[in-house]
Amino acid sequence: MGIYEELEWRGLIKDVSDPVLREKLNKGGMTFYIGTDPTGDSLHIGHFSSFLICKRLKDAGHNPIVLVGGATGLIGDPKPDSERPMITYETVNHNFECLKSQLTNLFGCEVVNNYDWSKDLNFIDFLRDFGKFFNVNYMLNKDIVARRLDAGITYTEFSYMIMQALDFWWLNQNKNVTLQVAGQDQWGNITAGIELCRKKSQKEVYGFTMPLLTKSDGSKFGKTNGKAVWLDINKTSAYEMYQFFINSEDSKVIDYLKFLTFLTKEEIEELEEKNNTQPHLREAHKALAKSVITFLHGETAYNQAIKISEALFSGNIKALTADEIEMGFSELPSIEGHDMTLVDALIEAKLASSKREAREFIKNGAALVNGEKVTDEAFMISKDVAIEGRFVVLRRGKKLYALVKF
Ligand code: 383
Repeated sequence: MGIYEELEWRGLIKDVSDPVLREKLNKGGMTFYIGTDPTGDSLHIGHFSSFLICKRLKDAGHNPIVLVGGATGLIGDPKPDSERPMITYETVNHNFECLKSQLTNLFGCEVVNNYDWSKDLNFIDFLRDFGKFFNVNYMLNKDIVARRLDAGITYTEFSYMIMQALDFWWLNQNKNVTLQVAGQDQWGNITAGIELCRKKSQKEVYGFTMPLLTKSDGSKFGKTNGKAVWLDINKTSAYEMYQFFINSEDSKVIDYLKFLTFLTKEEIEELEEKNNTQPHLREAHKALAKSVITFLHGETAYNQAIKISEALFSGNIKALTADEIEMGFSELPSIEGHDMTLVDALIEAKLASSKREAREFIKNGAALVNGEKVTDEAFMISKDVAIEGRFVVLRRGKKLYALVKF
């Protein structure tokens, strides 16, 4: 199986500019690029699924270049529904540095910035040397522009595709790039670049896109409790990421394994079999979580995520450090710490609705402090009982938790 067939098997090929790409990709030796705009200070799991192509193609003998759009980030790639708010130069610069180090750490590729070759381009030269190759009718027919015509699109965002086309042309001229890869939303920008290289320099360059990851209802994959799943561990902890993957849909988990891991066809087929016959074991989900988290954050962070998950599942809170408790409870209700009786704490944390009910829970052994049953109504919650002086974990019944933060 060549790399092209492997990408096909993984479901990673959506649009292809020319059928000769099969042969070219299987042969190796192409310099290719994939870009991202510095709209945030971290990439998320959607970016990750696309950027993994850097390693896949590198392992198949191609040469990757990653572009972080210091110039395009100042303009904004049109979204289907509305104009993007402009981001300041300071923010773009800051985000650029964050993404550059994130991508270098993950893939070890060369990172380029299109600001370097776009910043000095003068307006008249831009219109003469590049604008002349773009027929407005062609631009209006691009899917993304056509979709925006009703709601409106500014000249700024309308021009975006020319900037990205210019990048492809510049990288072809200066770094011998002959292939651009991206998610399927980038097809219009890629083909604009292919056309520019052909018209301006009679150069043949290629492109292909990968499908975007979706959930079974067709919506975007990559959100947990409405928040994006970030690659920066300070924004999404390894534990949160573990929960995200463990809870992914059974009907989609095999697709995710193909997109997001380097597990082989044989390994994934074995997991598929297990997912079909013994879904309750969640072997496929666990393999997915393990593979992504170790790739991103290393084995230690992965083991810690497992430890937190197991401690919360078994109720063995004492096994956790304060930092681990913080990670494990980040999505759970919390209250400010102060000296109070357990009865008052249960009420304040909304684990009981009245003193009478709180006393009842305590008497029946349904109230737990730091994982241990407390049957004494007069028990005091204070900094002294807090784990490392920081957190008291309250639990009522099987799984209602709240955190008291000191
Ligand atoms: C800018 C200049 C180039 C080449 C690419 C760009 C960025 C591109 C873009 N990409 C998305 C982004 O920045 O907007 N115009 O968030 C996303 N990518 C990748 C992938 C994806 C795309 O970073 O489909 C998801 O992650 O292509 O939406 O010369």
